[in-house]
Amino acid sequence: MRKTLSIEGMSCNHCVMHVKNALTEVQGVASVAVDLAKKNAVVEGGELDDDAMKAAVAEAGYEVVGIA
Ligand SMILES: [Cu+2]
Repeated sequence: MRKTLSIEGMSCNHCVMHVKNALTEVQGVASVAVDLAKKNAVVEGGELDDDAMKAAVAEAGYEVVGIA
């Protein structure tokens, strides 16, 4: 499955790396593509748990404001 996470708080490529690394650690995640300009992350993998992804992003210091 694929999910697009809208994320608030990213301001530079450092933030992009933080978010990418955080999401990569989440169970089931196979790949993560973070777009700084669009303020989102496209996550692909098996069973993707919204709450687990939100928690991982929050722990990294950013906020998931939407998942589509
Ligand atoms: Cu930054």
